[in-house]
Amino acid sequence: MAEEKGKVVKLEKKKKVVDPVEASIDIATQEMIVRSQELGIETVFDRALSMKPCNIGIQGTCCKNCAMGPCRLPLPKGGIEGEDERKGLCGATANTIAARNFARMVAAGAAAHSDHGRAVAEVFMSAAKKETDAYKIKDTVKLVAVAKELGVATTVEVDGEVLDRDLDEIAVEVGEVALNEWGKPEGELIYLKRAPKARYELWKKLGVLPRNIDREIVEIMHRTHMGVDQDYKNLVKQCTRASLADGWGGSMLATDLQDILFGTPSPLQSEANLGIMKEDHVNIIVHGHEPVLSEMIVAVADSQEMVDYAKEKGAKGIQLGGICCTANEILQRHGVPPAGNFLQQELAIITGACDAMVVDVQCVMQNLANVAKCFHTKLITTHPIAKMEQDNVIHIEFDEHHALEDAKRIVKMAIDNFANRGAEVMIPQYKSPLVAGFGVESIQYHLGGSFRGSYYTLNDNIINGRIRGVAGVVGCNNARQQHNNATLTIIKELIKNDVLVLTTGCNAITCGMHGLLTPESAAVYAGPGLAEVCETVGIAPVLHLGSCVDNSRILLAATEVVKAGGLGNDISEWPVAGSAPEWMSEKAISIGQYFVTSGVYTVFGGLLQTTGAPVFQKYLFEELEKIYGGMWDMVVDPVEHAHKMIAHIDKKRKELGIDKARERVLMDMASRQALDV
Ligand code: SF4
Ligand code: MSK
Repeated sequence: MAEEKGKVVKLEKKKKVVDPVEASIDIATQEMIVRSQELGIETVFDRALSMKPCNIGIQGTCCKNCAMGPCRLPLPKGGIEGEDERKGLCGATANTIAARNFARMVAAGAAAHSDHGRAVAEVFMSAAKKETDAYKIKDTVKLVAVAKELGVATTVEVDGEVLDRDLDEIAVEVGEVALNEWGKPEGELIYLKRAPKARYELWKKLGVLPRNIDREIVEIMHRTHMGVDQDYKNLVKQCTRASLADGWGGSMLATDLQDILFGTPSPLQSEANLGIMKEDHVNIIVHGHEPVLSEMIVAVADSQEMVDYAKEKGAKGIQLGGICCTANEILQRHGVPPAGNFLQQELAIITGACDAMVVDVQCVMQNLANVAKCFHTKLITTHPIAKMEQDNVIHIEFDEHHALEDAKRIVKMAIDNFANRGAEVMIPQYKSPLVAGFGVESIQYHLGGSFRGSYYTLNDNIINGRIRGVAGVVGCNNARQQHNNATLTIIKELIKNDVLVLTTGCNAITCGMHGLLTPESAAVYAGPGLAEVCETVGIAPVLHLGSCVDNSRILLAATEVVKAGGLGNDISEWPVAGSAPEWMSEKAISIGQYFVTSGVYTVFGGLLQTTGAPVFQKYLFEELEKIYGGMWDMVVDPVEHAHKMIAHIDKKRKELGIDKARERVLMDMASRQALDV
């Protein structure tokens, strides 16, 4: 039973509590785990200790797709000799079951990213049609660029004269074409042609061009229903369609429309970790993924009216902070500091200084409600598709038509709650400075050049070997792994070996918390070649590219490298690798599949739920490379993980004939025109 003491409601102390140092390498997190244990409040770290994962589920070979199951097909001790005779009641093999489970993860991940994109597209449409005063198109240059990509006319001919079209008209058409991508009855996704030509042609030849976003996700659910697709290779093919519909569809549209609506990020300074919270301020933490509401909260919290109101209530001001990808969204556009990554969400409340936590969709732990119950924190859900059953949770449904009013109500509620804080406030005093907000455009600005308006300087430095290669290191935290350890170890090993790292999601927040997102970190952690480039152009060895949907920025940056020339004709040809060291979410599986089928060797840390079906796993880990030039891998040890990526990068350097350090030979006009990208 809970026992009331002051403002903090102490729960019964659990017997098994985690060792904070084993749980996380971050001191702020360790301090807050100790704090949670002193207060008798259970967190995800403790639960990871007391509840072990299911031994069969973790192998990917438990099927519950019909009521004759669940059918469980664990690998026999000592492995399988001879024919694999395991089968479910219907006869489904371990390969079929593992592939179906994998496919359903892709479907859920692609659905989450793409539904986020759809929600943004709907708000974009309201803004374009001027149905709301809260949102206005901020980046008209990107609007015109995106319109061209989507085939929307940006000029009009009047009396033989070519004139620019009205921007409002363009915006409405962009909204219509974008929304159509989710359900158009025929054709293929428009953005697929943004990929290098060779990649697009490969997808076309293989018959994996997604038709529309929703259809590919629905088709996975159909194919994985009892008694439909029973060929793991055919299931993986559909995973490819759905994941490409995510990376080159729903996620890419989300990124573009958010940039047009809220502004395309450019590098800015901020800081990260729980120490950004301030004892004498009203602390509001926004958490989740969709930035449509948090953009409004930023605007309202910045207003003089609300700052004055906070002062009236005894606070010195309002401190906004973020968790997960909502954090990344408002960090990259406004410099709002992240309070932490996925595993720190409960801890932000345990500081006792969180006056309101406002959540939207994805990666929000239901236990937040139980933790919030122990403090004065108002936990506010805002999305119609993401409510919580606990009665202490307040639901304020956000609607773009009265967005500012909703945001004002939330901020005011947090301010009014400031006076209700208990005495037991403890904010760990750790935070690190960072630079965030890179994108395709800003990488071009920093590392590009005027030559073909492209990534010339980046390519030049890859060819001459100062930069050995590029790695996209992305993804979550996972309570089954030591918080932040694998991410940090892998990234430090990569940059020490002159690999430039692009990062998104909670991984990006981890890098910020541990000081890897500052230009100064190049001198400390990067190898000599990478450090020289970073110092010359003034960038960090790890570039923050935004949230999970912004992995689409990594795809486009990889494409720009191909277009700049000298590094092959396809993403699979140049020295690039992907990694998700501490993945947790189904979205990571969709991202992994579109990285792989876009030609990237992609290594996951932690366990992939494929080990119970070795033939299926071999298909992902070895056979896909023969088809797509990219493949999956799984390496738990972080140093070995990084070195497998480096080995792949070196293999690609050798194939390109750039394994010996040399300066770039400038291409003449004829060679440049011959580039087929
Ligand atoms: Fe078992 Fe087949 Fe039903 Fe799956 S679909 S639960 S393997 S009978
Ligand atoms: S928030 S998907 S925990 S990165 Fe994008 Fe973090 Fe992973 Fe959620």
